[in-house]
Amino acid sequence: MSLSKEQISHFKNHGYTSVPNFFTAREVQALQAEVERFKREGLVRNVATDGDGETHSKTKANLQLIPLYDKSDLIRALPFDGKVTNATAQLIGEPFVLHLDQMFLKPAGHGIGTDWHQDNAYFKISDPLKGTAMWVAVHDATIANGTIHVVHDSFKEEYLHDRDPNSDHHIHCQVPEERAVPIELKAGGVVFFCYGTAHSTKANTTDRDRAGIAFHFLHGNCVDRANLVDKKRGQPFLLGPETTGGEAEYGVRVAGTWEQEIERVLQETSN
Ligand SMILES: O=C(O)CCC(=O)C(=O)O
Repeated sequence: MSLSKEQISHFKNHGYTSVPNFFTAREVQALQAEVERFKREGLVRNVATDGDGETHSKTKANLQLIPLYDKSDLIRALPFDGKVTNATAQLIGEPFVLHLDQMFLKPAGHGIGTDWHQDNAYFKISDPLKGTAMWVAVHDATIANGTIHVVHDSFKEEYLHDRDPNSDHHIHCQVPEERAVPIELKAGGVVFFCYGTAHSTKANTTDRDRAGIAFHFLHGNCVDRANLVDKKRGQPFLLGPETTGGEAEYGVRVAGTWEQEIERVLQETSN
């Protein structure tokens, strides 16, 4: 899959671009099965707090699981897939690494959003267009269930961040709300937004859980090798001369296993 000229120029000029149907129905089914397993095995953690940034809430939930590569061979294989590496290379250039992978699950009714922030407030790379998130709608993501929102052109600005009192570790900021854009996606759609783009999710007011999986990709020139890339933490080069298809970081070749992983997960689910 290649992104269109319009999608690439929208990312470079405005900081984000969405791609409907990036993943097929079969791929989505496998991702949904993994999310169900994470729930079943109790791997997710509620990071929502009751207004003091510390006391974990019993009434609202923002369930996070990070990292994912060590808990799911399927999700470990996903960023190596050609359509992901091609699209990412079109947006940030190569070489690049997988910087982070994580899931946010918003339970039906009491799921809360992740408040406004710019990822670059955490990472502080010199050119905010050289890192991108790829946020995957694992279930249909709508305004009613709190889909991701982005602020148009916000990568051109730096907002002041402080601790979010409704999370045990996140930071947040104020944004020009009049430029906020909700991105509604059918399951399998993705939105790429650069490290400077302010984004948030909202409450899930529906009667069905909604999950998003976010991968962050960082250009090799911005990689602070001492702090950001530690091979033991599973931050593989995905494209460029240093890539080993995952062998250096994971001890096994992961590139090229996406299809077989989907088949495996779907088989296990049907048993
Ligand atoms: O899905 C969410 O609630 C937050 C996602 C996010 O902040 C990110 O992908 O960087």
